[in-house]
Amino acid sequence: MSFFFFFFFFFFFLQFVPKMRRNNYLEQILLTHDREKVGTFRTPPPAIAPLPEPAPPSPPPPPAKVVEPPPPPSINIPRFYFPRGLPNCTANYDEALAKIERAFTEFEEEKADIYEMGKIAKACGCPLYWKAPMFNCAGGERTGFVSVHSFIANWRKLLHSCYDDASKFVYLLAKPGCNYLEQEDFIPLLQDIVDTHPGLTFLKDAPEFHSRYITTVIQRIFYTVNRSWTGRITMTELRRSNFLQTLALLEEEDDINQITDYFSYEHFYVIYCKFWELDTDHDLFIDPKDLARYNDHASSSRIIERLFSGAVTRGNSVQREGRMSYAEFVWFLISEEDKKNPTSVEYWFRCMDLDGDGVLSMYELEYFYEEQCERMEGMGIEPLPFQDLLCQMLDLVKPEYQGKITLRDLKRCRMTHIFFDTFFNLEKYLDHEQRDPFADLDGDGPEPSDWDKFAAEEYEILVAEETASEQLHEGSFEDDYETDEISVPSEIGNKMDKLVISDLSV
Ligand SMILES: [Ca+2]
Ligand SMILES: [Ca+2]
Repeated sequence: MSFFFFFFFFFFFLQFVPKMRRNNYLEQILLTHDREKVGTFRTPPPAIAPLPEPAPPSPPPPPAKVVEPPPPPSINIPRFYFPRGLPNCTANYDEALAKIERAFTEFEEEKADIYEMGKIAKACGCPLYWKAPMFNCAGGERTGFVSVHSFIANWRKLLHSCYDDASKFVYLLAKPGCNYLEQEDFIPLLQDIVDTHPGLTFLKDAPEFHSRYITTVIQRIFYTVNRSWTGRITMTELRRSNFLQTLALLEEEDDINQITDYFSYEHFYVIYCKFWELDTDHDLFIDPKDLARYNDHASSSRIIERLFSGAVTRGNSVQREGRMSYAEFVWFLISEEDKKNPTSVEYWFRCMDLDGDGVLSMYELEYFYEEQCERMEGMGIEPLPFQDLLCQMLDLVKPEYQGKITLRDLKRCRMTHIFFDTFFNLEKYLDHEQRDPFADLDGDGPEPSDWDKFAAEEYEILVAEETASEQLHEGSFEDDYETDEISVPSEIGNKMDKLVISDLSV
């Protein structure tokens, strides 16, 4: 027993001595900060040492087999967990199936090809653009058509196991036996949208752009919907997102640019052009030097190093090769230009949490601010000393626990974008310094997101540049130059379809 106590105190001592020393410095800052603010001296809450659980002295005896008595009939808890939606007891599946059968009679030999699937999707009461997954799920991909029999058999199975849109959608798109969606599961759905949506008909003549548009949309879907960062979208994540509602909107809206969530062609165009500018050798990968040129070196080299460290990417190709794919760039760009959305806050938090312990320590903040100071001094600007800046930032974030900034604190704070820019984006930091941080907080009603605003402005700029260069061309090669209806920089078209494949394998 005494041996155990010795051990316990020894570890207790080891744990706290270095922290105490470190905390002295922080406490000084924090306490001065508090004193300045309220004029009283507050002590930090006493640290409570968690008691380590004593290890059992010997392995517990094997549990005796207990025969569970059946629950008494009075405790009859009704089922309350329905991962595939709430079953509807009154639903008349026979009637629903008969309606689909009638729809098939319109087709020759009661077989539908992909072009006729829209009518079947509507007969099933589904959004139009579910047609390609419905076609593939019933085996149409292999044979080029689906017969009434195979479709009805498949649909009957679906009706008897899936009771809401999210579970039906996952049933249709997922690989057999999977109850989640991975990136490549979205390709047939999106390829069909590219092939048949009236807002994308101009892409028909530019097949090399199909895969790039599809990659972009898939990344945007995962950025917004896959809140768990697992690379697998679950039914719950789907239900919590606006994705299925947005997909259904495509049927009513012919101008795809009006659907700014996920599908806008203009948004794709902006993201792709931004990448194209950085990827000078056009191999579809950029390295830290390429990325540093984004927005005229506004991001610090320390944050760029973190972006390539694997903190925000899956797989190990990034660390190994020091390169970022187009798919990863989509995440970077949205996070860089909209630091208010929850994925972005998580993205930058992961980058700044150098030791990955789930809190931003004062040491980590100082590490990033150091480079900002050096750069300001280089520009002849006198930077705020770190202690003063720290007080400012703690006032802004108001962390729940002193001296530690958690993801929760940053998500609750409405000025997290200012916090992040202060530590790694000099241009935006200096810009925030010029403005009243509360100025844009008072707006009523739904404001477009920072991302939507950025994409709209950049699109205008890119189109203006394109028009200017076209006019220049027209002036010099009036006879042999044809203006392209599609606004895509002409050189972009030279490279290939390998984008989707290479990006999805990362
Ligand atoms: Ca490159
Ligand atoms: Ca940390």
